[in-house]
Amino acid sequence: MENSLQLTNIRSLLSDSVNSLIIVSRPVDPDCIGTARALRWLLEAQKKNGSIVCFFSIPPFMTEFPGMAEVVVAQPESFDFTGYDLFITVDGSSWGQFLGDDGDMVLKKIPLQRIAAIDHHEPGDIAQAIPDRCLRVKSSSTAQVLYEHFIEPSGLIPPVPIANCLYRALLYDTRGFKNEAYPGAYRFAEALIRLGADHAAAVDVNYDMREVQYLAWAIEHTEFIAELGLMLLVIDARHAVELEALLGKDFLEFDTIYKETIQRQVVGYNYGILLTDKLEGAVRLNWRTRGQGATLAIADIARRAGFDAGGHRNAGGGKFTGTIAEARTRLINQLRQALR
Ligand SMILES: [Mn+2]
Repeated sequence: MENSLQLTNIRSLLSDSVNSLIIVSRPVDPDCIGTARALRWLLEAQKKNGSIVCFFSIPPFMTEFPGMAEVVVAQPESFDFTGYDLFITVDGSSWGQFLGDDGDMVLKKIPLQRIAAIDHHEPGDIAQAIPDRCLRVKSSSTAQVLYEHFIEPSGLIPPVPIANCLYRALLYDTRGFKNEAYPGAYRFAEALIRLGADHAAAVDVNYDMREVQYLAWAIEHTEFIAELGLMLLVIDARHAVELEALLGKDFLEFDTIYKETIQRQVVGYNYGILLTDKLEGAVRLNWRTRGQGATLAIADIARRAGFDAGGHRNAGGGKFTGTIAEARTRLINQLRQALR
């Protein structure tokens, strides 16, 4: 059976550990937080300790997520990793997604053989480093992976707040069953509703007004490059000043409506790419690809253009070291070449 080695190894680590540290990923979202809370509940239901740590700031839309108080926000460089006998990364494929940009340095403080990973992304450097302890399942969400492989087999019944967390994780990662439709997603949803998950509360949307302002700004600034089927939004240094004046320092946190309603949704445009100048010699990449039809994998194209890239096939992110103009040119050239 696929993944049976990983499952055996992770189950045995879980059974012989008493004090686990659950590390959540960037982007900090309902799937990583919901999964972490459910895993912590599962550990505590088995008379073990579980703590949840996040090495990134909590984005505004997540501050109201149920149970955020359980999550310790810390700096990876100064965090005390001693005293834990198991480290579990949830919902991410690369060390940087858990430990920050200096992940390699931080990783030296953690015994590799005590790290396990539970995920649903394309394989990254974690799968490479710990192939036997990295459970990676093509699934709607990491929440579903946890439910099917650990919670359900345990026979323990999650209380309503945990069912709610898992349900929000599922709805978020699938965007209400629009994306990432893998077998079991509806069965998982059905089980969570039976356990008392509150659907109306989970789908209640209350956007920050700044989301709407970002959307208007972003539409104005999006380049529609018809021959590539590409919608490209480049946020350079000048744009950053504009956006900061409009939305404040956290302006990058308000791109949800733009990403969900515009990118990959316009007829003839298969790719939505967002390039942001991080102003420290690095450029951030985000993409969305139409979910059907013969589209190219942007991660492959970005890697050929010199980016680090990962995530899902149709939605992911990456980083480029160099100027934003160079990042733009290289990416467009590679996309043009690949489309030929
Ligand atoms: Mn996820």
